[in-house]
Amino acid sequence: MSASLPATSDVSVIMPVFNERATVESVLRLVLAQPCVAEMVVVDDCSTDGTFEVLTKLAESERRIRLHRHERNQGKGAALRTGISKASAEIVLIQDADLEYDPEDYAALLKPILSGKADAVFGSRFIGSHEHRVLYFWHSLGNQFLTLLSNMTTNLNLTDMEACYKVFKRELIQSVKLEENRFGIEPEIVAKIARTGARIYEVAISYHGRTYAEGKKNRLERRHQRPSLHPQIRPPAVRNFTTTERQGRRKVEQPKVGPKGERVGTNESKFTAEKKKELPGSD
Ligand SMILES: Nc1nc2c(ncn2[C@@H]2O[C@H](COP(=O)(O)OP(=O)(O)O)[C@@H](O)[C@H]2O)c(=O)[nH]1
Ligand SMILES: [Mg+2]
Repeated sequence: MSASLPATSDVSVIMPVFNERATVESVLRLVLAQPCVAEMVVVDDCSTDGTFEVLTKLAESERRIRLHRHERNQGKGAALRTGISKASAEIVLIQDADLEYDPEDYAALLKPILSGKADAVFGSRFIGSHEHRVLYFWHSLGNQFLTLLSNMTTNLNLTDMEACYKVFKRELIQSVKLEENRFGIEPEIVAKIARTGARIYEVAISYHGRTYAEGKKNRLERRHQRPSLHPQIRPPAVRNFTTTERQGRRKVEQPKVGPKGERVGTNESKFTAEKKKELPGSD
């Protein structure tokens, strides 16, 4: 179900890639078939399955592909940050390297920006009548929970914070400082874009989810890639504590009281003093 394509060819598609040899060529061809695509900034995150060789070959025959490679695997967030910094077209669109999302949806995603209503557009798999492959219940519940946490802190009413399709005016996305390296990049983008006061729209997209056997990355198995809750959506009580601080909090001793009624010699008082040193200005 695609809207008619607005007349522009000024879109930079950013594609983070890690070990996607089975799908990457098909995705590239589908993306490049969209007339709005001015360039594809592809960031290979040190793939080890031959993906980079496939990409190199494709880049030789298609001038719109700008290929970059990380020397070591750093994660989707790091690849997106590299890609966003290299984008040169007026509009930036994020595209995964698997076949779960459909570039035919670009027209609908671009429309709110091209018609002057939006500065950023997020795709949603949970609204509209587009087709969706039915897959993991707990995975989708996890997504909805993360979206809820994100909405509570941004006061936006998004329905799918984790969806891959996110579109921005280039100046907007390049003006926010992104820091997450792994999958925590999704809530970070939403939180930081929300904070700019940008006009955000949501658009229904189709979704052809893949199973883990088909190549989906298992975020929970690979502990180092677990989607961290970005500080923007962490409850304040667990924000900014160092490991030492957390250990200090766990072993709270009986408070000893000094001559003026103050607590002395406890982990709690050490914790407070340490925290004061580390967070100047806090009380
Ligand atoms: N650059 C980079 N991309 C990754 C990494 N892990 C996953 N990706 C890419 O991120 C996208 C989403 O990964 P996927 O496993 O489909 O996760 P999901 O669809 O968000 O559940 C795909 O294009 C992957 O190739 C990584 O370590 N580095
Ligand atoms: Mg995917």
